[in-house]
Amino acid sequence: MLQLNGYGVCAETPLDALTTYLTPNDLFFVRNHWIPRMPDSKTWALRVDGEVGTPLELSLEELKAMPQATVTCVLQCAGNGRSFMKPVVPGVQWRHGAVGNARWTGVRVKDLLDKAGLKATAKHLHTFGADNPPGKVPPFFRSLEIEKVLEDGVVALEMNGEPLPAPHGAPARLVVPGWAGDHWMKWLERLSPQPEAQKGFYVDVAYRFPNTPGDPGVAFKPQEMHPVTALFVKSNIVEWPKKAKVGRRVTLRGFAFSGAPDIRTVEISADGGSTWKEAVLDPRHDPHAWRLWSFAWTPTAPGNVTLRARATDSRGSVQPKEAVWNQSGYLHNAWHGVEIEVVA
Ligand SMILES: Nc1nc2c(c(=O)[nH]1)N[C@H]1C(S)=C(S)[C@@H](COP(=O)(O)O)O[C@H]1N2
Ligand SMILES: [Mo]
Repeated sequence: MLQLNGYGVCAETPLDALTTYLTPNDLFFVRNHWIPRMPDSKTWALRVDGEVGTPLELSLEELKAMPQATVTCVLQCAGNGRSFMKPVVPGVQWRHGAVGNARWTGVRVKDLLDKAGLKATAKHLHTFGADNPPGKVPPFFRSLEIEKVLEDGVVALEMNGEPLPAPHGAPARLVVPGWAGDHWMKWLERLSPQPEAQKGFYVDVAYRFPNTPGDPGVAFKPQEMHPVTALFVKSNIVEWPKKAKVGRRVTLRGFAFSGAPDIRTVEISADGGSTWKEAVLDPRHDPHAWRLWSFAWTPTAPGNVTLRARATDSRGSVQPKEAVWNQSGYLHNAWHGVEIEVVA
């Protein structure tokens, strides 16, 4: 793991370790806003209050006794790829590795809210974790549209078949398939459906994306931005030869994902994006999971060649050549290219 700053834990996965459909728990990137206060799972309880008929307080055992659901999907930090923004922007300088794909098991948010008797007045789900920053540092409290969590949100107790590891939010975290990681509250303690969105730094100021692209380097005003929700279509090349020989076939591998439920195609260009050839998609897929792919390429002439990948999702969104510049460096999804030296 590559630790990126001096406080809390912000560690990304080296790209060449992201070769498997399920990212192993101990290789999965970690993004903590502050040094977490990890709850004791024996005394921990999840509170459900707000616009409900019957507020609940459920122990881990009680949650485990409820019907369990499993989803396999990508978790990506909104700031993944921030270090590639031009001009550069402040924030944790993630390269490609603040992303992973895992199997999450737990209780559907819908089942929890139904059990509590959700009222029709509830429009936003306020979420609270156990981390508690010192002094005037704003707490990482969030909220998101209730329709989204009712559709496919899960309070996960397990990650890849193991109890949720402490760095990933034990004993329970929110899983929001297809949406950026800032919605995936860790060390979850309280869910509170409310008529209005939550107020505070991490809702009103952070995690906002421009409504329309502007000039790189020119900061957007708050009213020109909206909350980051669904991920953008994106692919990365994770395996490629540094050297190849004319006439000898080589294989590239990678992954692709999107906020849309699936990936339709991944294409590779050897000429800067003028022409593209389709990669072969791995048969494994789940809604909002990533899709592994491979591409066989036979170089025809010596020289240094950059191969670029671009993905198209099941809704027809095509990965762009350039990312939309924004002052927070969110959702960078420009084409990823790798250089290969071809010898005669
Ligand atoms: N309580 C709490 N939840 C949190 C965070 C946090 O700092 N505190 N960071 C969020 C962000 S920005 C991301 S990208 C994901 C990272 O999840 P991971 O560390 O399991 O990869 O957790 C989210 N949930
Ligand atoms: Mo994040």
